[in-house]
Amino acid sequence: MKNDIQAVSEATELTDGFHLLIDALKMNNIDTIYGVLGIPVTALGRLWQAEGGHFYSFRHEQHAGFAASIAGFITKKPGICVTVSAPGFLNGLTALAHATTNCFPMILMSGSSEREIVDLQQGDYEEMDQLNIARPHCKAAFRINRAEDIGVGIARAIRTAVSGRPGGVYLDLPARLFTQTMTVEEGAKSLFVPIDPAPAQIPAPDAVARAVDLIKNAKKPLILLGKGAAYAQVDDSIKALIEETGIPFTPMSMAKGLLSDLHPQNAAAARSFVLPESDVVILIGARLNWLLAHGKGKTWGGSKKFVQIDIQSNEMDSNVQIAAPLVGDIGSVVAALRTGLKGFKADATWMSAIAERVAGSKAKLAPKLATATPLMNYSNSLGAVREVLKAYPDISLVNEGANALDNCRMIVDQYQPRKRLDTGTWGVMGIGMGYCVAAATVTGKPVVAVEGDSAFGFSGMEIETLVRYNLPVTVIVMNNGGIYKGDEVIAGAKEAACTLFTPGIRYDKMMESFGGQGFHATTPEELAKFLKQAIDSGKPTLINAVIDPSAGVESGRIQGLNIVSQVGKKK
Ligand code: OXT
Ligand code: ADP
Ligand code: MG
Repeated sequence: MKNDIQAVSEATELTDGFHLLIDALKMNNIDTIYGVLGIPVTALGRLWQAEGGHFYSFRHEQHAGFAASIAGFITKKPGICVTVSAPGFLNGLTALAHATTNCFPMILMSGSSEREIVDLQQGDYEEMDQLNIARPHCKAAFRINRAEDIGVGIARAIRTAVSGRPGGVYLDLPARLFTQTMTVEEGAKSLFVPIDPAPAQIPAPDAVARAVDLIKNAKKPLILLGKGAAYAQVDDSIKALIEETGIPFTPMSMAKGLLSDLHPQNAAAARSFVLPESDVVILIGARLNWLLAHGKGKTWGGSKKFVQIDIQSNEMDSNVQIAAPLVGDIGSVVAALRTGLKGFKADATWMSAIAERVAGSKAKLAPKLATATPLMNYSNSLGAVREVLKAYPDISLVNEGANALDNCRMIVDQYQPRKRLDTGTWGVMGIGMGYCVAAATVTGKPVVAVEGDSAFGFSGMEIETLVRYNLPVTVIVMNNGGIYKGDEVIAGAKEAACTLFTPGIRYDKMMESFGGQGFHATTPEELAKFLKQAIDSGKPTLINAVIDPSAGVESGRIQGLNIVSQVGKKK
């Protein structure tokens, strides 16, 4: 005869932490996890896949994390990265910090060891106080200790990641949580979807009036679009503001394509003219950080008034006084500005002075892009890339390196929003292959990565990941044999110069060995032919583009930040 307890457990269906976590994510419209598995989260990945979720498994957590971060940027939903404890967690942490720094929503979920042992430092398997280590690198760090709190934990993580200024969230998942059980009925009741997780933030009417007044009185207004403007996904509204007012705009790197780079009001090719010359600058989702010379100095010329649109109120005055702060979400603020500026037209002579300079810069650049050299340089190789990509306006372009980054940003045009994905606020190397996996899987469209050879090395092993999932990604390695340059000689050095790699590396062979396509390009014509062939094939491909080792310059376009020893220099 059965006793009472047996009878109850047989009659009651149970669920556990693994299943509750999966149900909570699915309920919140999350369909993809990027990660590296092992104790204690392996079963999470297996069950997630068995229940229809996408799982993209990487060779190193940093790249899974970078994938999650850029998925967050592209979709406005938090990208999810799952790792094991201590070392796996730390490998993922760089990407979490990167997501937070760049204002991308992302959740890093790491399994963790037994609390009692960790807290007494008794030497558990992969022991680490992960929660406290994560805290300074993200918007919030939470631990879920009880299965009944999984619903709240996920809701809190999602709301934190996407509301206000988006960013990274850490979720600590102790091993024991996964096997805790609840009845299916109680479990289902504990899960929910947060209502309005990223609420609109309407700007105050007097703040709008102040900004409208300033803009209407400007002689030389300029709109500066940052990646926050691209993230906001109010592309039509931003385009309408620019076209209705006739104000010229210039995009920050990842805002390229929000309006086509070929738009007649695009002042990017006259950047060093418009920044100092403008009198009122309207920042839309761009911080006055190092990338904008902190809003000061000769980059900006003399007196300048800033209007700043940002959801983060204390971003205002971070570097210089903001004359008209507009705190709110970009969609709401731009809508309010359009109403306030109805009928206003910027002085056409300002725009035509800019257009003249833009035409001049383009005319100056054109022959460099078309002139052949014995070995390819950054101009003619990327000129060839630009011509090919004209026919593929919806590809995502991933880009990292120094010369490979700065020249690509300048030369290769973007036509659609959120298609240029690069090193961002930190200028971090290593985003390459993780970004490629996410861009390909999230958009379902081809991806091209333009990679410095040093930059590529940070995530190069992930080309196996591209092959495993048969992703339509073409990686171009700009192989100049080193960091910045490949021909450095250091007088008196005992080894090869510290910026150099082995000359003549065939990165294409690496891709072939994993089962992808490899090409070796030594001229712009070959590069163009292989690139087109690769995109059209839809297969994972690596093109080893041989670049003149002497072609690059130290630090690309940010030489001014380079610190050089003055000791021993001749006066
Ligand atoms: O107006 P002017 O005359 O000034 O001209 C501007 C525009 O008007 C013009 N322009 C155009 N002309 C004609 N036609 C068109 N269409 C056009 N459009 C524009 O072009 C110029 C430039 O325009 P831009 O870019 O808008 O303006 P500017 O002044 O450059 O903008 C300033 C910035 C600051 C906004 C911009 O430069 C920028 O965004 N820079 C980002 C720089 C960056 O982040 N760099 C990466 C970091 S460098 C370094 O740290 C590296 N590391 C160290 C390291 C890192 N980073 N991470 C980790 C984890 N570990 C170590 C390493 C290891 S780089 C690196 C590897 C490098 O070696 P690789 O082999 O990978 O790469 P190679 O260098 O290729 O060898
Ligand atoms: P960039 O590097 O392109 O200049 P930044 O990363 O410095 O751009 O700035 C992005 C800014 O956009 C951040 O200050 C962030 O708070 C802001 N932001 C992001 N999303 C929104 C939004 N929906 N509404 C308002 N501001 C936003
Ligand atoms: Mg290089």
